[in-house]
Amino acid sequence: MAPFRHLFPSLLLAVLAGACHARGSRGEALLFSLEDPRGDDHGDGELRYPLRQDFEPGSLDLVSLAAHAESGGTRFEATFARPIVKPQRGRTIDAAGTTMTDMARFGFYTFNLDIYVDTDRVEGSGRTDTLPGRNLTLASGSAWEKVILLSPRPYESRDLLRTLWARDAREEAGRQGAVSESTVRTLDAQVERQLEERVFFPTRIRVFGNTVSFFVPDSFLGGLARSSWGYAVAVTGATLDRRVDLPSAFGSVTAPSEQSVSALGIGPGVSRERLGGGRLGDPNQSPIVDLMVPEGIRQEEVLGPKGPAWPAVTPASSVLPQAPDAGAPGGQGDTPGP
Ligand SMILES: [Ca+2]
Ligand SMILES: [Ca+2]
Repeated sequence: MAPFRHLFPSLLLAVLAGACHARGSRGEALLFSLEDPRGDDHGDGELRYPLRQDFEPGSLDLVSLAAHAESGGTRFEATFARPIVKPQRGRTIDAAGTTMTDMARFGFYTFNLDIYVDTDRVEGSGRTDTLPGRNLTLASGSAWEKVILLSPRPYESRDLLRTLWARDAREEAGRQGAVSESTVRTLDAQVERQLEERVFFPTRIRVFGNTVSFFVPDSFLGGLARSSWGYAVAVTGATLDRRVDLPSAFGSVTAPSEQSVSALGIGPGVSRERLGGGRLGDPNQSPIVDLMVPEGIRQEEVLGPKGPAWPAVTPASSVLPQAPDAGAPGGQGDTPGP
C-alpha cells in the first residue's frame, strides 16, 4: 500500500497531539502518533520469518506508535498488523523444564521494540550506534540521548547490555595498554551510569490484541515525550533462550546471542531458530524486521547493503515540514537553540 495513506492520519493526530501538549493537559492526552506502512515486515525486502508457528507474516509488522501523557510519565502504545502472540501456559522450552510463561512474564515473547530518542536535535550530539545485535547506525542528525528497549525479558536484557558494554569498554581501554583493576572499576562505573541515564527497559507492560502498551517515567525522559524530538523505532525478533541464537550450520548467523541483547539473528536460507533471507557473505547484516523511517527514505535501502544511515522521525516536523513560522503549538519551547 502507498505509505501516504498511512501518513496522513498520523499527521492529523500529531497536530491534535501538539495542541493537547501545549495546554499542559496530563489526563490521558495523546502526545503524538506515528504510523508505519503495513506489509513491510521484511527488513531489506528479502528477510523471512523463522519457520515457526508463532511467527506469521504480519506478526512483527509495526503499524503505529502512539505516546500518551499519564501521571508521572509517558505511555507508549505500539500496534502491530496481527494479534501479539502470547506465551503458551505450561509449554516447556528447555530440558530443565523452564516454561514459556516463566521466561516471558510480561505477556509477549516474539519481539523487541527499540526506540532511540534524539532529545536535543543537534547534529552529531549523542550516540549513533544501536543496541548490540541490531547492526545499524543512525544518521548523525539523529544521534540519540535515550533509548527505550521493550524486551520480553527486561531484567535479563539489562544485565546482558551491561556485560556487553563493559566488555567493549575494557577492550577499548586494552587497546591503549594494560588495564589496571582500578581502571576496570572506573570503566564499570561509567557503564553503569550510561545504563542508568540512557537506557530504559519498561516493566509496566500491557498486551491487548494487536497492541502492547508500556510506561516510561518522566524521571527517565526528563518529562513527557515531546513531538519535537526524533524517534527511531525498530522491531526485532526476540530470543527467549540463549541456545536458539547460536551459530547454525549455515555459519553466518549475524548475531550470536553473546553479542546481541535479545535480538534474533539472520542468515541465508530459512531456519526455525533465526530469521531467513539473509545476504550471503554479509555477516553484519541487520536483523531488524521492521523500521520506521521518515517520508522520502526507504526502509529497504536503510537495511540493504551499504544503505544510508538511519534517520529518526520527528512527529512535529511531519506536521509542518516547511512552516516554522506557523506557530506550531508547543513547538517554541521545544526547539533547542543554535
Ligand atoms: Ca510496518
Ligand atoms: Ca517500516
